[in-house]
Amino acid sequence: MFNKDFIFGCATASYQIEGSINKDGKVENIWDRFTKTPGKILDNSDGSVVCDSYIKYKDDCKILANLGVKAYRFSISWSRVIDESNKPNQKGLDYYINLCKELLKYNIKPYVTLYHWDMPMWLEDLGGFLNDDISNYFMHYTDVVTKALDGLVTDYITINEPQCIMFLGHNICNHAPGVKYNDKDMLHAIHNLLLCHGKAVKVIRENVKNSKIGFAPCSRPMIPTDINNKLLYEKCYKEYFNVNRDNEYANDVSIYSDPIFLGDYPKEYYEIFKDILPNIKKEDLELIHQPLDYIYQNIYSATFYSLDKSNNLVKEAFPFGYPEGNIDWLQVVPKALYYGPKYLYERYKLPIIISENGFCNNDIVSLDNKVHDPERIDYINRYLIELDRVSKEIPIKGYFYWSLFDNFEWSYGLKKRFGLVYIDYNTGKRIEKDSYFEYKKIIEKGGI
Ligand code: GBH
Repeated sequence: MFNKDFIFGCATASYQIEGSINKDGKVENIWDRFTKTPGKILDNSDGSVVCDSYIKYKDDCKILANLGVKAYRFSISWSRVIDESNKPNQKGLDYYINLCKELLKYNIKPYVTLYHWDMPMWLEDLGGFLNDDISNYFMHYTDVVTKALDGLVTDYITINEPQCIMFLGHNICNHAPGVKYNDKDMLHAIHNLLLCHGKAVKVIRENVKNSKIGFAPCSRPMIPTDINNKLLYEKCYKEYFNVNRDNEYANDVSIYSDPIFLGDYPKEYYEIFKDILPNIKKEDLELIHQPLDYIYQNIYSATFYSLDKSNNLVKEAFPFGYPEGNIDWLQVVPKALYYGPKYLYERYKLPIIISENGFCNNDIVSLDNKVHDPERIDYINRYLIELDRVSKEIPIKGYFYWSLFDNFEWSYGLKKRFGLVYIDYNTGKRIEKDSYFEYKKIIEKGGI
């Protein structure tokens, strides 16, 4: 059982649910463009309708209210609220103002993500994260949003999963904008992204009374197979925060979280990238290192490790018969919500909120017109048991299930369903799945 003030919520993101991609002055963003590129989206779908939340936000709020969540995490579409001459678009802002007012009617607290991957196309054309002015554009956007939502929102998340922005969007390029960076540009872009975060935090602190701020990276914790082996634990911890000059460093944890929480890149970073370091000024590091309120983290899956005869870390297979989500990277490893928070707290020492965690299934509507998803129910229960366990050792403030709705799952399109609520993409009908009612029960009880 969690504390009485534990925050149960669920999460979504603008491009994945809103639809109405050309309405009320919204300009093109990188996902509008990317989804038009042949071969990029598995089922050739796009974000033009999805859950139609731009139109149906009042229904969304009712569904959230019935679920009993205290918090709803959604993101703002930059390209809806700022036009191509970098001026505010009031109609776009009104949508988010109305959404927040509607949520507050039901006593649901808005948790606003400023950047969940949908960069305005005109800014991408100016160089995106390689443009040294991008953090000033982001600061301006943050200023506009926080002023528009004044008195409605206190909780902000600057950036969602910088790892995916950089690694998926600029290395393997299965995400927008799909522009491949060489290593030097990658480090430069990462630095600019961190500056976006830092400058945004400053603006939020200035504009918003009692603000609570964080950013939401993702990670895949290393799980020790032997819980009593101290050396194994230490090596897993070290590996979790390690930076290597391999193909995947843009996916690492400490390259983003160390500058943000500790004020500098990890030592290894300066060593392994010494030939291609960006220009890192002392003032930059200070700007990036703004005090934050929480460690947010998106955690879905994990990998098991043991030690070999010479005490080197080795990857272990998933135990036989282990359940798997209907998406290649999602193995069910509930202990991810025990070890992930533990490692993060040990290093950064702030209260933790799980900003995303969820299960992907090929859900169907049965003959009884219901959606039965026992696997998702099992997933939520097992993961919350582990989160509850770790909450006895370190401060855990909340949990956001990903996602409220089935939605546009980026390069996978519409066939990968994470929702508590099923979306019939032919009719727009929304059907609460069994897991919705299970989560409702858990929230009522205050835990498992
Ligand atoms: C989140 O990203 C997103 O924030 C959200 O928009 C999305 O819909 C949701 O999760 C479900 O996918 O290192 O093996 O895990 C997804 C998390 C993290 C999944 C990086 C893919 C790379 C492979 N992603 N991960 S692995």
